[in-house]
Amino acid sequence: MKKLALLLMVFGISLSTYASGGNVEMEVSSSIVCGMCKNTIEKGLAYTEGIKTVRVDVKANKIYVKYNDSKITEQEVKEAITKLGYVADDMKPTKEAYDALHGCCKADGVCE
Ligand SMILES: [Cu+2]
Repeated sequence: MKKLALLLMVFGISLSTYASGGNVEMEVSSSIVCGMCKNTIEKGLAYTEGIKTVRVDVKANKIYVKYNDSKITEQEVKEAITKLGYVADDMKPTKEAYDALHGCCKADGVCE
């Protein structure tokens, strides 16, 4: 009987992990110039449905995103990044978003 309870418990835990799970981490190469870019990306993505955490590494030019793949796809995360004015791997930023960036945050510019 104890064994059965234990089995049910283990099964229950793995089920709940599965239900709430689907959390995946991805790494995106971007066009980050400075700390302001970091803020723009972190704040911009933080409120996107399905995105759990965002970490921007300015030096490495990378964005690390943890997301729930039952709510948002890798492609959609990248699109969200391009809509903020930044490169997401092989995807270019949308022109409107890029133009709206602070001058120093435009990838070819120099930022203080
Ligand atoms: Cu910047």
